[in-house]
Amino acid sequence: MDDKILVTRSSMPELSEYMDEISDMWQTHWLTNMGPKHKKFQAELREYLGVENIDLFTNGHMSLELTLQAMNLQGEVITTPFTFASTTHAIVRNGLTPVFCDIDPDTYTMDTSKLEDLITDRTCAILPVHVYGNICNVEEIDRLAHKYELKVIYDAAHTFGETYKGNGIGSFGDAACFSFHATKVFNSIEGGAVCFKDKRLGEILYELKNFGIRGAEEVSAVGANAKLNEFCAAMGICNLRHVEREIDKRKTVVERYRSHLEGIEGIRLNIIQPDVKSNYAYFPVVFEEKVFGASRAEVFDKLAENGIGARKYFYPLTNTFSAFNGKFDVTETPVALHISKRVLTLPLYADLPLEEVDRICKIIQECKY
Ligand code: T4K
Repeated sequence: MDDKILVTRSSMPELSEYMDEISDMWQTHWLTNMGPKHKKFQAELREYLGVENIDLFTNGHMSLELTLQAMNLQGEVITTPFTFASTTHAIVRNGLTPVFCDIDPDTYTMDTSKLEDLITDRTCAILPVHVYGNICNVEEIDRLAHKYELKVIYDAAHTFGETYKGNGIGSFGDAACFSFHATKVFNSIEGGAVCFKDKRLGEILYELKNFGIRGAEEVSAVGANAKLNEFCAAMGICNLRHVEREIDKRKTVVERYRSHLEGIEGIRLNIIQPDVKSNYAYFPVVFEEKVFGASRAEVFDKLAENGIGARKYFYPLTNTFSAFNGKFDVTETPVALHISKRVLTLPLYADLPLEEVDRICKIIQECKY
């Protein structure tokens, strides 16, 4: 590897700690299919995330896709296009139709003032995204979901360990789906989880992640294979021991960025939300070219020239993907379009040296003139 600074870098335990955790697998030969590491990891996560029910999956995407399948939904799902491909794909791969709600210009999450107008008799669910770890307007989403009897599935891929008003973020909605991908605040190499309220939903999910197998001689649904293996569970168990410290270190990095970039005209930093315990998942910066004096592309290129890999999360919007053959009208989500054309997520990980943050900010400041 060269000495480039990339947008993130996976957190890992000491090698010896991981070796200790996996060593008994050489006695048991139990490698997957909901083994002892899976059970231990699941129990520890339930506690840490402050949720009633949780089940583990091979990744965040399958947790979303199978949750929608488990709910046996039909029709339209209201969601946002300012997200990773996974959110929209989970809807479409279930034969459901995404309906795109615009985002709030401050939090980049679903603009709930525009939500009710999109609800029709075809709507079956709402799939909002806590993007960058910013929490959606859960109260208003909950109110509208009750009013129209809609399911709510949160894409909580970015919100590991966050709380809102003291409650684990996985406890909102009918289900909340987490990602433990290598690039996330917390990882199990690959991995995901669904937190859910209804135990019956949990039973269906458990079957769906294992081909729909109900018992030795019964396959009751057309499921997938989305089981978290024991090596991934072991990585999760190790990383969970250190996650609080990792989040603290991320906070220090974020504060350093803020100390340099706050108040610069034409630069918009991520909002700090009241009542939210943040995990400092991403550091998005929106560049308003006319005021700042340089475009997102110019800043991106200048950083790249200096070996710094910022990313355009989330550009392009999912409702513009060629995969959908022009089926969606991007002009219906103008705020999302505006932000996606101007945002850059800057490098952020626990061990990012603060001198590198200083250097990144200096390069950005120099773009202004
Ligand atoms: N919903 C939302 C809102 C999501 O953002 C995601 C995933 C999902 C659902 C689905 O969850 P999963 O099924 O993935 O669990 C990455 C991740 O692959 C993806 O998990 C994530 N969102 C998305 C936002 O970012 P890429 O294609 O940008 O990743 P990549 O390979 O370019 O990696 C980014 C940087 O991370 C690298 O430059 C270096 C670092 N890295 C990467 C890998 C793979 C490491 O340090 N270690 C690694 O092993 O998608």
